[in-house]
Amino acid sequence: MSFSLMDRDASSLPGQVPGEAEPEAGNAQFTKSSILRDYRIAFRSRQASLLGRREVFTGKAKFGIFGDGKEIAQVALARAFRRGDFRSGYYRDQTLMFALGLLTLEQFFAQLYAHPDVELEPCSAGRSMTAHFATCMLNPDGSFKELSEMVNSSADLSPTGSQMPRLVGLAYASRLYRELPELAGMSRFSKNGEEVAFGTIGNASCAEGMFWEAVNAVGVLKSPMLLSIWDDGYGISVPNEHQITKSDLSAVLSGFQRAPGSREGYDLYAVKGWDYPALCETYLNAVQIVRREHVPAIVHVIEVTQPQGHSTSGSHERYKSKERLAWEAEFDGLRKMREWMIAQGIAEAAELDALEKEDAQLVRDCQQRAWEAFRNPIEEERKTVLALTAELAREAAHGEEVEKVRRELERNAIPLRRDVMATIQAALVATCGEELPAARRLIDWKRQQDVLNEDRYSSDLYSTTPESALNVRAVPPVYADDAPLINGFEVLNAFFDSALRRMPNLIAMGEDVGKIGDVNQGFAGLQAKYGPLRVADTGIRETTIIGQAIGMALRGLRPIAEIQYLDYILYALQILSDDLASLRYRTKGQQKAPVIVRTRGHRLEGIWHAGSEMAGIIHLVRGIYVCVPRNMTQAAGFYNTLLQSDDPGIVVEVLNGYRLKERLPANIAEVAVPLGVPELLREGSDVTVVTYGACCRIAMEAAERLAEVGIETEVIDVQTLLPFDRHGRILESLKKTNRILFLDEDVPGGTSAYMMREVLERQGGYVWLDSEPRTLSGKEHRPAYGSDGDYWSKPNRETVFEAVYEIMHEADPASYPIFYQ
Ligand SMILES: Cc1ncc(C[n+]2csc(CCOP(=O)(O)OP(=O)(O)O)c2C)c(N)n1
Repeated sequence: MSFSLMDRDASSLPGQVPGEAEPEAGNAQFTKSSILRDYRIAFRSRQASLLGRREVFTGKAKFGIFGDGKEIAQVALARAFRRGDFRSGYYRDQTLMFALGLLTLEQFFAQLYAHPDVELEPCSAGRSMTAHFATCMLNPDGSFKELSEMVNSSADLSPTGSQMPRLVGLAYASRLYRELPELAGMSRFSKNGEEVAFGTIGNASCAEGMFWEAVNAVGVLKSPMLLSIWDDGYGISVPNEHQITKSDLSAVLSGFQRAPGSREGYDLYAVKGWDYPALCETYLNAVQIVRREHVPAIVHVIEVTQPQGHSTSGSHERYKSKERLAWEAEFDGLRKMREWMIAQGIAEAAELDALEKEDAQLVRDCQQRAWEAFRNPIEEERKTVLALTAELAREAAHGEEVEKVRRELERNAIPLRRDVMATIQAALVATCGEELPAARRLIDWKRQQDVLNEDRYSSDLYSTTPESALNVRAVPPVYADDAPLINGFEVLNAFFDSALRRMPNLIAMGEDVGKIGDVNQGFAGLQAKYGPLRVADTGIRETTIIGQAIGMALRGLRPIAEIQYLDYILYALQILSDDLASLRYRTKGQQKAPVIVRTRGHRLEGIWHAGSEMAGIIHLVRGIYVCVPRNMTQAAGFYNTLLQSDDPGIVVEVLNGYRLKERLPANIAEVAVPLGVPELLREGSDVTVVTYGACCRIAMEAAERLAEVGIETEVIDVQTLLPFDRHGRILESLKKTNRILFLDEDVPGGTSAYMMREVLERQGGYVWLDSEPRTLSGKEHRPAYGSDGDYWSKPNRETVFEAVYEIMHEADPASYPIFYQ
């Protein structure tokens, strides 16, 4: 192999000096020093786990979950990595991260303390609980780094098994980079698809549906994934007999095993978690085939121990037998590796004793440094507030009240920022009504801290880079005099064709997207034109369609992932919410996955084709933009806006719009609709109706009828739900009409209530109201089937008419008598 870790002496092991450990990997050479190095990383990692647990029990950290018991397997696994590779794993992988040089001991402890400084806690800036690992993949301007030159870790999640869906895309990207000639220039992301996506998962998490869906998908996609299962026999307290058929993952997985000579299926391995040479041999053999042949592999690591139990929340003595505990002590990986090294003459006991002593001290020093780095800024803030409140106490009429809260802060042994803030408020309340210079200084200081704390704890939900979707310039459609009037789906088709031509890294995928060009023909004919990898059919597997897209987008591709109908997005909502929506936030802007999710909804019929459950979506995917275009030209404009940005987005097309006629804009390739800018569909002076999607047409029809009885309705299409009316255009309308109806086909209190809150509370619209604000939505139940079922389940022209009319009746009963009851 071209680069090796063996020459680095022990003093430069990761964990010693922050930032010192450059990610180098791929050491297949077994020298004494490289083996000793592996042992020392494993030993230090164990010490970090032991110390970490103590830090929780002494109250310095809130929760601990550690990688003890997995150390030996992970130093062996690290040898299989090369630059450009990706990890998608979970909270047991600290040793792997140390061994790859992707995490130092200080950084490990910084995360334990939830240090919000991204320089010192580079995995998540204190946003994820301990042992949720990630690497920085973006430059300060938000562009991708040279990922093919680095070892990369996608950002971990807590929900068990959630690392699996994106692993599909991380692996599949290598295949696309190898097989699509148009991607040859993208060496920042790949060198000929040589990169392996390494997954890790616990045995019990393999009982999750996502695991099986992902394993099946990778097998179908023939992609270079190497998955390790750390099998310690339990999922917290529940043993394998309650988790896995036959209590044995290897047995259940055996159907995935490929036949000799075949490219279909997996290579499967089983190896003991304490057997260092066998682990090294297994990984180095396995990875060669995965990398070279793109045949995926699963390494089932058995006989794994968990010396400290699951986490700091409980003790494993409660559920493990004495015999099991005794076995775990005997088959502890560190102990076994130590015995093996001595037996092989690699090291002597005394030499190892000395190194262990030195390393244990080193870990304590790193922990201490991390603790001080975490505490010092907060201590400084406390000092400042103690000084400012001392001045306030001197100036105040009732200084003793201020002094009391001040002393409480002084006495607090380990104050946090929230304690400092609570002191400020209590001191200001105590001096309320007095005009004191010290109070002003305290308020000014707090304001500065508010800005810093906003950045520490709430920044980077969406992109704030130059590529933010909010920066994309609007390009309105331009129509030639003889613009053809065509079906809505043909407008989309023309746009997708232009986008596929323009962007070689654009990949469209989903159920029925390939051969037939999706169930409504938006991609019709485009697979034939761009090939089966650019416009691709997938299996029926919504969760991993989204996961696949996330992994691909992390590696520089631009997927448009289709969920065939809006109702089926529920299958993928967990991964959209937990992974995609939180990705930028949970890495404080160090990772991005600009996935576009395409789906169709609104005005469908029937219980599982309602197409209207928008509130369930918008409340769970903050971090993803949600566009609800009323026609296909608008939809194309949203796709174009999102494709020019580095934000993820969901576009909900109107199902019954595919066969409605639209004029084809001459500039369909360039049309871009800005996000968060509502469109005024009809002017009116009496009532504002705020709606979106398919309800726009219904609102317009009702407005026609209302005009006949002298009511002028202003109809506004919000166009995007996230973001919502960024410039307060709806408020401008409300200022004119002073009456408002929020209309949609979601459940009562769903998206209509969300829109109402946006306008009345966030925009301050309540002060402009002359009438009670109203919402009109669908019924609480899913819609009944058939046109009459739809009519009585969702708003229609007549109910919109009545809702608006009743608002006018309330204001002026004489002019607008109720004539229909
Ligand atoms: C979806 C979900 N359900 C439950 C949990 C709570 N939980 C956290 S870890 C865990 C057990 C996981 O066991 P396993 O996959 O064997 O991994 P191990 O912790 O043993 O390494 C459970 C149930 C969770 N995090 N996510």
